[in-house]
Amino acid sequence: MSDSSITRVAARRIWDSRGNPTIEVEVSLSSGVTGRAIAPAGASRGSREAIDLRDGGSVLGGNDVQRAVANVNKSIAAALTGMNAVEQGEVDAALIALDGTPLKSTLGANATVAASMAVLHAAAADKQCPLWQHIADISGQTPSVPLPEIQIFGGGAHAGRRVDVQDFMIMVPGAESFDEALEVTSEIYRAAGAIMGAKGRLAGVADEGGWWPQFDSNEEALETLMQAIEAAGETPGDRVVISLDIAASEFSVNGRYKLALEDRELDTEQMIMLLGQWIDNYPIVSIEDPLAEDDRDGMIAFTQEYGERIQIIGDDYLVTNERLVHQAADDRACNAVLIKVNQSGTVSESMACLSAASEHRYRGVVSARSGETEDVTICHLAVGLDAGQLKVGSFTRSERMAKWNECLRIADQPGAGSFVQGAPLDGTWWARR
Ligand code: 2PG
Ligand code: MG
Repeated sequence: MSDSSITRVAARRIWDSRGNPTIEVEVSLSSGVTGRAIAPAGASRGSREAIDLRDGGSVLGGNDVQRAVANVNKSIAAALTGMNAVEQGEVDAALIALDGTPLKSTLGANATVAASMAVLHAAAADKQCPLWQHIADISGQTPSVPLPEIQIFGGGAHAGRRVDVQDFMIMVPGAESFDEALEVTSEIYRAAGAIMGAKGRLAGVADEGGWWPQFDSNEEALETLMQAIEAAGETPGDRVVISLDIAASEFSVNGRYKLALEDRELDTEQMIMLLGQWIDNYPIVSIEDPLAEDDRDGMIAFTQEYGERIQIIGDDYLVTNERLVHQAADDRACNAVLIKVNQSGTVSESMACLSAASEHRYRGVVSARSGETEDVTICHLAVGLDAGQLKVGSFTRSERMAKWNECLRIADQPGAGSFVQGAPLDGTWWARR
């Protein structure tokens, strides 16, 4: 038995940022070290992502995780005990084999992801190195500090569908450092709140901490975002740019896009035209899920039209799935992938998805879920995998700030690499790849 042999795997039920139950797993090794990780949870979920196992019934709205906790304490603990924690690939292969289904429906991806990430933490503790360093060692990547993508207004499934579009975000590709990007973001976030207040429209924050979207149209949110950027003393499109997560699957009904706020219904072509107008009129550099997860022709057409101009991210469309990334590359749909570890269910499958993306020169954005906790594993993944971008939500609420603050700590550590400057599709960005 080596010092990094797993001696104990134990789960407990804890609570996420929406007050929903989730799973925390602790993994101990024979050397005496322990690793710990927590499963996040999405609200706008892709239909092809791995299953988040919930108990159903009437308790806690059907959201309890007792079955997933039991799966960790019984079968996952039995399977992983004695394995070498440093061999993440072998550990994850054991989890995949034990589950035996494509979407982790036996064990639950909430059980497998917390176990998989806890092993990663334990191995780093055993090596006495930062987590990002261990991840860089197993991935073979050169670490870098990612460009943050930060929400100013929340919408869609994260704000009672008050507006249709889910995330109105900014990026600061002109910042010199991660710290500077956050400072600029803080000014813009504050300015946006002041503008909402002055209009009598300040109504709190949405699930990920962005301002609650009291707007009469989706475009009014874009206009207000432009005003906020200017009010913060910035020129939109200069150092600061806009990115959107349309999360279009959430409002697609029978192949049509129902913009409830604006009381209109668009077909795919009209939806592409609308997004095209926004791309023409605003400094938008990145759009996630512009069309629904099942609108393959639409995604291909949109990529053909705008793929040279902006970053097109597949989230619900690609669900951190290596096979779907290869398929999209064959189709020439999207040019970037969102990496959410719980969509695949293990660290290794998420890493494989990101490598598949790089093979096709697709960019990668590591992302949090709308239901989060103090867990900061994704910051280390973004750095250690040299993903280039990190999406965590807004600039309030401790489950979000814990991640931004962790990135600041990492950026100060020797070897964590340099800050990724440059907008996704400008020359600076491409020169790096
Ligand atoms: C998304 C995420 C995070 P959720 O759609 O990108 O913003 O939301 O976790 O609800 O899927
Ligand atoms: Mg999304």
